Amino acid sequence: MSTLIDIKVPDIGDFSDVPIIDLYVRPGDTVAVDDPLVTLESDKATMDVPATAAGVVKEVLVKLGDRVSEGRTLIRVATGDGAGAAIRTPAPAPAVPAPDAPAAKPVGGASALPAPVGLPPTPQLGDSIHASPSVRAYARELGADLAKIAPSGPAGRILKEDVTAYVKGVLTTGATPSASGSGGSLDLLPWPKVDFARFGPIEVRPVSRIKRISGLNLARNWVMVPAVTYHEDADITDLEAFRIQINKENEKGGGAKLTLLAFLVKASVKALQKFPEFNSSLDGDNLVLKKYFHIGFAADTPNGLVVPVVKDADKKGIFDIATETGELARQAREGKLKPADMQGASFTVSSLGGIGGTYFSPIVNAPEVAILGVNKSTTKPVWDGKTFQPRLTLPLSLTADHRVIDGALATRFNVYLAQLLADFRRVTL
Ligand code: CAO
Repeated sequence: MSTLIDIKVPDIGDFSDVPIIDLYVRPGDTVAVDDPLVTLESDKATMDVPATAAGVVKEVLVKLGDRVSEGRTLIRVATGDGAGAAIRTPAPAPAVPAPDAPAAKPVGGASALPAPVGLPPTPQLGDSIHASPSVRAYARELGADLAKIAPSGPAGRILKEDVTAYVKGVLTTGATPSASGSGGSLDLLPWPKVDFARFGPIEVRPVSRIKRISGLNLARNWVMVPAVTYHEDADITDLEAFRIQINKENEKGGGAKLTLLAFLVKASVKALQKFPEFNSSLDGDNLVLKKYFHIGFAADTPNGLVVPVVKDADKKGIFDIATETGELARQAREGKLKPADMQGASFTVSSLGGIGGTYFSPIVNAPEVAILGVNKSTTKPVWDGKTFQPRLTLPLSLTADHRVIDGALATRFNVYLAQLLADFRRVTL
């Protein structure tokens, strides 16, 4: 036969109307004596209220955020034969000062808060770390140093999940993330684990293989390359007029279509020849300058981004490059590219111009040291000294590895590239 026992807020010294900031039990849970039931947090300290009887939780009579004082019933527990019921004098677990609390000075003084009963060793009241006794016990059990764990709880409190995430992070990366950051390593926090379904309906889709592979490369490049993006506008009024005219002429003869991308590849090669550092890779203390000009171009596919490569673009005409990029882009969309089609690039062009945008910051495709991003051209008023002229303007975004390319050099490259695109005859010089 079971007996119902009410577990109440014990004598908590001078505290009253203290909010519940953590609630650890639900109806149906089995609790043992001294298991934490709730955490209370005053403006000066936090304290766990442990169970004073063992049994099965029948009712939880409070909820998160409720303000409680001594004597308020928290839960109703059914104790029974074999449940190990043991009733003792109620006592809250030790208080831990809130982060903004004056050191070692909880309201009511330490003596107002009884010593812990049956819980692991007490935290020091002067301890600036904000964690409940149960979390401290959990961390101690796992050998985790609370000082190194970044808190995610309210008012900078370390939660049990933070300890778990920290320990997992150490086990998987061997790194010891810290909130302070020693600077010696990346000191990254573990990835936040959120139960999104708590906030609304969700759908879970697997990430495509291409995205998983490119994601790993992008993440490495983002973290390891100290990259800067430089913007420039190129006047392509004449180039576009020329492209349209040639395409019209060829339409009649059924010839290949010239694309802006092909002109960009060709102009990039010319700029790389003038500024060889952009066609290089870092290898330890050496810079490997490539004498070949293999230009990768980002291609959007239903499964993610791939980068086919036009080999020896310096030796190819613009019609050939247009045909080849069109064919490679088609194969990319159909998932038919071979590994060799995507290898060996010495510089990359990423064109979003067919979609739109003004400027963006492409990520360097390491071990390359630079990438050219392009957005949609628009007609802008440009002052010619006497009047505004409508000019078709192409936004360029060049990202370069600052270990190899300084800002002055990157800007020179951009200015030169813009000159080439403004008057394509310069490419032949
Ligand atoms: N400004 C204005 N119009 C442009 C333009 C620009 N910069 N670039 C292309 N266009 C026009 C083209 O002229 C074409 O119009 P017409 O059919 O009338 O000639 C239309 O936009 C479609 O072009 P497109 O983008 O499909 O073709 P493309 O040859 O220019 O580019 C490719 C091919 C493979 C680069 C492109 O299809 C693609 O995948 N782009 C996305 C790349 C990407 O995702 N980059 C981001 C990487 S970082 O996440």
